[in-house]
Amino acid sequence: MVPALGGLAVLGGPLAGRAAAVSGGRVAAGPIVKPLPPEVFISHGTNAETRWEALREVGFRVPNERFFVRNHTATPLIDAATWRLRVHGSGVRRPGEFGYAELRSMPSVSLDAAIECAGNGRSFYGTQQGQQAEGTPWRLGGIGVARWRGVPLGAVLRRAGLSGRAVEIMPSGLDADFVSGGQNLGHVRRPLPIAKALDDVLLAYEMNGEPLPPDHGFPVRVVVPSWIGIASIKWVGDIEVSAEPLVSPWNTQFYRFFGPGYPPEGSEPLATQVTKSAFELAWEQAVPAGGTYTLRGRSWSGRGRITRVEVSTDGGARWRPARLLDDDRGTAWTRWRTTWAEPRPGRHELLARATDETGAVQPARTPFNTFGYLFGAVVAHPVRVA
Ligand SMILES: Nc1nc2c(c(=O)[nH]1)N[C@H]1C(S)=C(S)[C@@H](COP(=O)(O)O)O[C@H]1N2
Ligand SMILES: [Mo]
Repeated sequence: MVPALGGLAVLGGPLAGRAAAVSGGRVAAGPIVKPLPPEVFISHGTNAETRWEALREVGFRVPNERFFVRNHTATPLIDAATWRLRVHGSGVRRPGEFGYAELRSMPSVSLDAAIECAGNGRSFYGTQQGQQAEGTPWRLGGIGVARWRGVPLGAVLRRAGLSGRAVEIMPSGLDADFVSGGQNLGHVRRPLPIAKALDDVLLAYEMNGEPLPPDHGFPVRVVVPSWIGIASIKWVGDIEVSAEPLVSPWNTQFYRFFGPGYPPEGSEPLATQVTKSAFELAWEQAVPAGGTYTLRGRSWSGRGRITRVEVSTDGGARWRPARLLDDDRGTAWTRWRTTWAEPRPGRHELLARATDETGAVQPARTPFNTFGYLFGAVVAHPVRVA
């Protein structure tokens, strides 16, 4: 059996954050490998948020260079030639390993899907609702849509002799152990119910037609459409398939609702995303007075496709429908457009509110939870007209 870290140069520890120094070695300069130009990204330590104005010129899919990054530790650089995916546990009859070439030789599927951090929009609990939540203060740029290509997870599980008794699977990342509050929580990993695993989950090796970039999970990541981003484990090296329910800190300590109104152990583990909308504008965007200004944005929901988007430029007194521009199948997002006639000089707050196919409409307020997950309320986007 191949050791769990075979073929891997891990970049946490003493080298993290330093410039590459090892000759011929595979060492990155910091927690994120790709360049993070400030006009595209807002840096949050090991994470990088995409600026919404940087999506104005791009199409339906976010180019890999502009896709947000959420790293618990640091991007590892993994050699695909020696990489292995181990599939094991009480829920498979033929535990074993898959190599990169073997996965790539299996029938593949492609899917446009969003990956969105559960904490996307977290900062608005504080700035908009007066109650600050713990964690990375994302605005709305902790999301991206890409075309993912890979092997259906179900096909891999079946090759490993999936048992009818399997109830959950747990993919683990090959990035460094995550240490929180002085406690080593091990590799980033989170259980996923077998029904979802067999539904539309991919083991993806391509992102927008290119091999996965290192920051997004090279050589292989899990893509769990419609679910919170933590389900989509990057740099996957191991999948436990279990006939019993599984636990990890990522479905017990984190990624549940905690706080007022929730039991001490928290809510059920969070699964699907809520409905959100964002304008393709800078925060405090300068808008020319008079004339007709085109407002563009995107809306999305983990519950399915977007059926309606309304925009208000007068603080919510009047709403008008935006024109929907995409026919999303429900796993990505829908772009939209409307116009703003004769913007008057001064500071304004723009509002966009989406409805998804379940009829869920974005509310004016989201009930608080300690870690600030799933902020789905309408966000007031400030602009300056001059
Ligand atoms: N192995 C591993 N997988 C991971 C993470 C991580 O830190 N390590 N972060 C998760 C979280 S919280 C999110 S939101 C998504 C972000 O994916 P991206 O960095 O490709 O945008 O990856 C998920 N998968
Ligand atoms: Mo996340």
